[in-house]
Amino acid sequence: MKKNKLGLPAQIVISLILGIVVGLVCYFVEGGPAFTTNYLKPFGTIFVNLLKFIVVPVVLFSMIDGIISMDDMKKVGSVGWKTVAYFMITTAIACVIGLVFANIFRAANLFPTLHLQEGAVWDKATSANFMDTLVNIFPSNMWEAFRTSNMLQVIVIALFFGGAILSAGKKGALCRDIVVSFNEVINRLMAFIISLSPIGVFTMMAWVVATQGAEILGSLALVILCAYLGYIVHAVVVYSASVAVFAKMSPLAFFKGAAAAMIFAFTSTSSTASLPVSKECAEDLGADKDIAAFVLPLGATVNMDGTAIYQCVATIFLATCVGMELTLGQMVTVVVTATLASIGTAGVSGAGMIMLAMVLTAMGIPVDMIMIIYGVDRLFDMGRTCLNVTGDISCSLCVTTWENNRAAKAVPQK
Ligand code: DAS
Repeated sequence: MKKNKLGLPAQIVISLILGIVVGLVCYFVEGGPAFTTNYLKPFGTIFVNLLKFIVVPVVLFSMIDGIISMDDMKKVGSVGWKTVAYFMITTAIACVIGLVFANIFRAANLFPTLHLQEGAVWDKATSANFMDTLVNIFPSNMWEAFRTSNMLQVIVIALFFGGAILSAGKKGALCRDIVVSFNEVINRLMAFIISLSPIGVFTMMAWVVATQGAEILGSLALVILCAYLGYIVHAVVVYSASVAVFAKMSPLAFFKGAAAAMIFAFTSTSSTASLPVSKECAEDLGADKDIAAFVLPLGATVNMDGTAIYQCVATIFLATCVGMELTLGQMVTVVVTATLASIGTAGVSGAGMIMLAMVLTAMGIPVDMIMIIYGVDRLFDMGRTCLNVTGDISCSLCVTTWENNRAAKAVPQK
């Protein structure tokens, strides 16, 4: 079969442009919106159904795999725990930054409340309050959690199983191998679904523009701007502060040294694919070879500050679209869910959007809402992947300094 010359990125850009053009034409043509609703949106719905189908196994196996891969941390002792602490703290800060910007845009009425068509693909969202979420987070029936895609319960199941596999030691080895193997298979399946993106992008953009009008393009531009503001503030504030305070390095020198990896990540939208470049940049910046060899691959799997920002911004944007007010408790739930979702996000193109389905489900927002922003996900993904990789490199430098200081202290003073 003739190999398709156009790479997926080019296909997605072309689908996006075509979708906008067809959507604009259908918006102005008599019967156009109905045509897109009846003949194009079903293909978008098929794509969203595939996302819903894959999200539970992706979250379950990638999180268990992420947890059991942290088992090495015990072997690498303090490097491991310092790495996890850095990852968790920066990701939680990223979520707060994402929520702050999203709520500023929402308060400034820069996010639209869509006029939902009668019988539209989703009903008004039911707002889940924090205490209900907390109580319901622990599953009474594992299969029920999978069947209903109760993502917080799926995460708890993954945490329990991951911890149990680690504690089982050698006796858990078979289970561990099965998880690792299943995770590889599920990632292949996810890659296949993502390869269908051009179809989803074209049909969803055409339908959204035809039914919501050209102004939705303005709203999408604003939500992308909001996410990028969060990305930039997180990089400039959090990573500059961490390399200056902990790695004793000038932020300018850091960003200059990490530029090659940042650009590669931005264009490839894959942390995993960027690993060789980020490893070279980290070592050139002075990261210890062994520490970089441990931190960067783990970071490409579980450390996703950019993804966390994207998920917080997208959740507030989509909640606004359905007219849902989020309470403070629910914002806390967004931070917890988005942090956990970022751990489960694979370092491949588009993975964060699949995990957004998990955050939306946890918040009681219909997953179909992803249709509204899926068409421009690539633009989100470029920035979030760039930030993900930048965070991994900054972590390797900070942990190197911490370890060198620890080693220096361990040397008996003469
Ligand atoms: N593209 C993913 C990565 O490689 C991030 C994401 O999709 O959120 O880091």
